[in-house]
Amino acid sequence: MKLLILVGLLCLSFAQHNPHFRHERTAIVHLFEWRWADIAAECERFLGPKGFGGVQISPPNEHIVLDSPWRPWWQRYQPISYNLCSRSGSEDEFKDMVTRCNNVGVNIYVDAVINHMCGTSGGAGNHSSCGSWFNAGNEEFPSVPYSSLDFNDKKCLTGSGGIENYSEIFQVRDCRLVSLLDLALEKDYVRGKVAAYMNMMIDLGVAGFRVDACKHMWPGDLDNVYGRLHNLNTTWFPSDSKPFIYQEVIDLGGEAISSSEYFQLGRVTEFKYGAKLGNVFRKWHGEKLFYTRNWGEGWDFMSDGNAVVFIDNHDNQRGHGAGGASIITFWDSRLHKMAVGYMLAHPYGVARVMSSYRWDRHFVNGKDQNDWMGPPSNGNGSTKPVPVNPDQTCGDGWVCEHRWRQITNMVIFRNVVKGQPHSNWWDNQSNQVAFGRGNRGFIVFNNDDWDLDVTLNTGLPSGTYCDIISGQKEGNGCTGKQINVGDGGRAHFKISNRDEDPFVAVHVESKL
Ligand code: 5J7
Ligand code: CA
Repeated sequence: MKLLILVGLLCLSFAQHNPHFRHERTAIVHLFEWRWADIAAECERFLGPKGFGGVQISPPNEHIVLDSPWRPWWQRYQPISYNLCSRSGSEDEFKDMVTRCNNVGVNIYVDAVINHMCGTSGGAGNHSSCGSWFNAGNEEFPSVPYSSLDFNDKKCLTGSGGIENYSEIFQVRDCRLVSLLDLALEKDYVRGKVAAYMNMMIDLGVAGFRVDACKHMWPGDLDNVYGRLHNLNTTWFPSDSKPFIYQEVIDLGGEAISSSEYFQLGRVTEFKYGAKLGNVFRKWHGEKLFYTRNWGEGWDFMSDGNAVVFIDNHDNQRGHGAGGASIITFWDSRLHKMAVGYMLAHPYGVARVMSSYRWDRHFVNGKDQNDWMGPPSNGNGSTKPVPVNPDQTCGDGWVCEHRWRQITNMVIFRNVVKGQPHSNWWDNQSNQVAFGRGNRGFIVFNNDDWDLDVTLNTGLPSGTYCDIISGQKEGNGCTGKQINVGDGGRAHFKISNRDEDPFVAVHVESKL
């Protein structure tokens, strides 16, 4: 009986750790700043057919517009109301996206900004994405409505009213993060408004939430809000499914607030993952790829069942946030493909792939002056659509890393090897490593400055396989390298350090 209660409690508290992927899918793509109409089309024409499990979307709520003609990406992290009316589109377009993505088995995860509203200076000459009136100086947001009673001002004890010292947890959670008006989430009224916002989207069919800035909110307040959430819409999800919750907590160690405070509430973003793997692939600080033989918990990361992992995110890809210069982005495309490939091949965590837009990087003393730049936009400030070129790449400044063959094919690899153990590890005590996933897939990396030429035990059934990095299986043919696996699972690999992509991956569905 006691055991049953314990199991019951565990199921309850870990329900929000499940992404509810459909059709045995395994990966999320963040379509940063994409319009809802483009996401709907992308679900149907690409993400569904290629087996992506879900999309993280930019905050869908009404936000401040900082113009003339600036419009930084982070204006979307300054809410004005919970109307579904943003730079990405209207409520009708949002509904259409959720329905069309769900209908092709692709989940939608919403970026929920619930710690704060806009900054203190908002209102003086600013407007909002849907025209709602507000006055930040008086803390008036009538479209929610919130008034000055709904903010933490009196609870914050710093002189400035803002967070001054990150080692004081009361400041971090009760004061203003860079002048953003801090919501009083201890109030029943505020909790109710936030939960109603999230429930409206659950009812429309979203599968869960990336919760922004969780370090700045009390776990007890979040627990209360999550406890009010509806089960997922049964048009697409099994009954009694709790929304998937993954919380942004930037914790590289050494801060007063630890990601572990949030584990019982949902998953948490593991920022060490991309920061460390960046060092490894860049070979900085004496790191070598073969040190990753115990990658995951062995590297002092959170436990597998709590982690959401990624190589870069919208924040640290532009030098903001955690990880600094080690973060590997699309700007370092060769390394990026390898690092994302490694992540997708490895069983640890729920994986998220970044999909970016280009901006005019301009470094002065190591700092990018244009790290604020918003998405590709028209003269009137509206976000440009994502055009797809005949070669399947994207145009107009949209990078679409998720469409790079090497990355798309590794998303498929992750689906094919789902549930299989990390196995058949090999390394050369330097930067050449290989590992398999049971008897379903195998991957080999050469990040040394010399060739790799070795025969390995792959664990795969014998046969000829098509490498999904240099090409892919098409019909009965292979557009890339071919790998022959003999009886007993042994195969010969040759990877030049000068190859366009110095890694090879095969799985049972790439068998010819
Ligand atoms: C919070 C953290 O706990 C943290 O460890 C971190 O690295 C960043 C933040 C952080 O989160 C935000 C969440 C929001 O919803 C909105 C925000 O504006 C922020 C935010 O600003 C923020 O911190 C910025 O980046 C840090 C690296 C700096 O140390 C901070 O000072 C802050 O920088 C500020 O950025 C500038 O001081 C200010 O002049 C400028 O106007 C402002 C621009 O806004 C952002 O850069 C937004 C960043 C952001 C980060 C996120 O992780 C996120 O999920 C969303 C937005
Ligand atoms: Ca707060």
